[in-house]
Amino acid sequence: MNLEKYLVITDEIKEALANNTPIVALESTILSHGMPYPQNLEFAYKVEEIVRGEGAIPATTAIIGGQLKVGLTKDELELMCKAEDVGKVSRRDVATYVATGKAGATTVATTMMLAAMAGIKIFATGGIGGVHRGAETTMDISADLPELGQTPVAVVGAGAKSLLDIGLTLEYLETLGVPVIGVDTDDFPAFYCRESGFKVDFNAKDPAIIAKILKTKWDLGLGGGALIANPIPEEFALDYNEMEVVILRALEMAKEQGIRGKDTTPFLLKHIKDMTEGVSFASNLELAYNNARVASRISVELAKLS
Ligand code: PSU
Ligand code: MN
Repeated sequence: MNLEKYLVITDEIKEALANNTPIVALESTILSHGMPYPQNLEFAYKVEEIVRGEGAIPATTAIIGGQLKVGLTKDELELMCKAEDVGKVSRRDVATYVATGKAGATTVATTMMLAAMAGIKIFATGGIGGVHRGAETTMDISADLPELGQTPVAVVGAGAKSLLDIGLTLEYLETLGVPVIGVDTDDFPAFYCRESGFKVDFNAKDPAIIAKILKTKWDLGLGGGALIANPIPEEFALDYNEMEVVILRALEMAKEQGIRGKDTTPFLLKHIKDMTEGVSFASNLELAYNNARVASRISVELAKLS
């Protein structure tokens, strides 16, 4: 392996790694392919601020100029948010983007990869990709799931959107041996909604317990990641049935327009946002802020244990 040649970590993050300062990784696909400019830039700054406010260092990841970036400069963040000619990079695309110098936004899967390469254990996002509805015929299963099975990073997310088949997503995670830990919830959250009707494996009441479970998992030599399922704050939660109508309509539109493969998730996200006139977008922002807060607290607790 010849990783040093490609992996570029900012000085601030290098120092944090050396000093056991808590760090939280953040993805860039949520910026480039999940939100419009310039709201995404405002969001990116605010998430980083929240992480710092909790005593951790933010590490947004991306692939730029043939390098795997852990921590972005102001200009790089702007580049990812403007998203002109910025691709969506999953595990399969990493070497192609690095070799060709093309700019790429990292998904949950690739942010986990870059975080692990740098030695970062905790990562905050909005929601994970999963098993799509109809996957029994399309085979559309996000690369986020096998990544959770193999890469030792804990992902803090508000569960999964019900545009996915949440039941099958949880079955798949079980098969891969991925713990699904609820943050003060018994129910696995469905992104905009606090409940999905499916259960988490364990309800953890506070970040210290979550940190202890993670430390124990990795001490035991059990590799792979964990999904920390953090429900959207009550005041921003949307009605499950109303969102279901919107999601079903978005799925129909995707089918009518023949949307497939890696375009599916960004297409659905955009149309859900448009159809709810931005109400769902406001909720999306708030749940992501909340995930950054909880991830920071877990990383602070984890730092105390090591
Ligand atoms: N789900 C969301 N918002 C997102 C994504 C998923 O609610 O922004 C993004 C994440 O980057 C995730 C990716 O890793 O989409 C999954 O894409 P796919 O389904 O093509 O694997
Ligand atoms: Mn897919």
